[in-house]
Amino acid sequence: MAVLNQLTSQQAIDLENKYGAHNYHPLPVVISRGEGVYVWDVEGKQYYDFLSAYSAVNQGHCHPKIVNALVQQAQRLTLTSRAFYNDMLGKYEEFACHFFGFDKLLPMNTGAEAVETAIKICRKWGYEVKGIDENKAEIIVCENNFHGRTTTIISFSNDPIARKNFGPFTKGFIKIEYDNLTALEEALQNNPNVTGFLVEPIQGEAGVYVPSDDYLVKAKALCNEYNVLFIADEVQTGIARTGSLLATCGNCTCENRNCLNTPEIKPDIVILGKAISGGMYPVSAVLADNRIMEVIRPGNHGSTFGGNPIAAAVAMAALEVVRDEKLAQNAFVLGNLFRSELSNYIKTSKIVKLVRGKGLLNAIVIHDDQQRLIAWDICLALRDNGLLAKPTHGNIIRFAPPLVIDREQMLDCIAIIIETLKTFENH
Ligand code: IF1
Repeated sequence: MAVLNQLTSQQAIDLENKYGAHNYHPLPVVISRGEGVYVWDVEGKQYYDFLSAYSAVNQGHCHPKIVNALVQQAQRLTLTSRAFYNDMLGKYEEFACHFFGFDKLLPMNTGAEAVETAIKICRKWGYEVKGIDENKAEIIVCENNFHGRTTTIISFSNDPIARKNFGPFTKGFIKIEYDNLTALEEALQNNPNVTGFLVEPIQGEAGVYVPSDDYLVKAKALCNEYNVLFIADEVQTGIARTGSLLATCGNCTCENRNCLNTPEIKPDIVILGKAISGGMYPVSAVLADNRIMEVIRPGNHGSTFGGNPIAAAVAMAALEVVRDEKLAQNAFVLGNLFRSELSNYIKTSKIVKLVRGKGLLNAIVIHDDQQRLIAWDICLALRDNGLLAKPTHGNIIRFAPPLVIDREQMLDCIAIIIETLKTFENH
């Protein structure tokens, strides 16, 4: 057994290439330590983390409160399975239900598992409450969605790389254009067997597409009108990332009243993952009120690790950090600063077309006439200048720092980003 002695970055990369499946194309940097908004590579170089593990590390790397909760619980009880009760799950479920404003929580581990869980709950509700004929239920989804990588989820993806040679696919999904209420109403009118509408409040992977201000509230109203469940996938947008506790709504606990927090858009089902644990441990959850969650009976669904004591302890600590450190408010204020500063720069830029986002989920779009490569090269240059980010879909660069970033650090990062972009202006 090789002793895990200190590797050089190149040695670490070589090991992954030799022994790991090639299911990713990472930026060439090897991280070995993280604290708050910073990470360090094997050679000790410091970086600002502007990806936050795709919005999982909202509370900052290795947050001491969350680490402590993990360590304390791991020394007491790690896993019982759901064959027996344990003294942590009920406490966590009560805490999270009050935190987000729902009656019940079904605990899972990854975001994709939670999306699959929401699909199963929605279908069962369709048959047993709405009265749809068995095996006829349809769920409306949006073009360019990203909800995970399981076979059912890629069945309704339109990303050829995610789909090719993974068929046959799961039926029962209707795709419509994102941010198009007419398309949603037509799909609802023409398909009586629709039981749910699954939507990202902001399409993150597609390139941080923020819908029209009234999209979510009117989509929810249409779902109410047609007795269809509005399912919000907040795996990436939730947990204060977009400047409010949830990008849709729920009973927001943050004082920030600039969010979309109105009862009209409380989702019927909300899907959480990633930062519900602060990126410390795989935790995901599906929340809904009793009229929906009660369709789930013993034996219908579950997972060995779903709701385990460590997940419960870590998630409660991670959510307390969001509340006590007012991360939604910070994301709202510093997100406005980021977009304002980048917008000023873009006025004179030849390569950057626009900046968009909400809270601290933002992206810049590089002009289409630029080779796709330039976004990658910009990220390599950002890395050399001490900031880590990664392109999504070719010419879009996502910027999503931990929500614990302070104003001084944000101004420093904005300077790094703008100075780096300037070196590409005459490419
Ligand atoms: C990867 C993307 C982001 C998600 C939403 C469900 C899931 C995700 C809205 C599934 C996961 C992750 C997956 C991760 C990278 C990242 C990602 F690039 F893949 F598309 F964020 F945009 N719903 N997103 O964003 O959650 O099963 O991963 O816990 O697969 O590379 P998961």
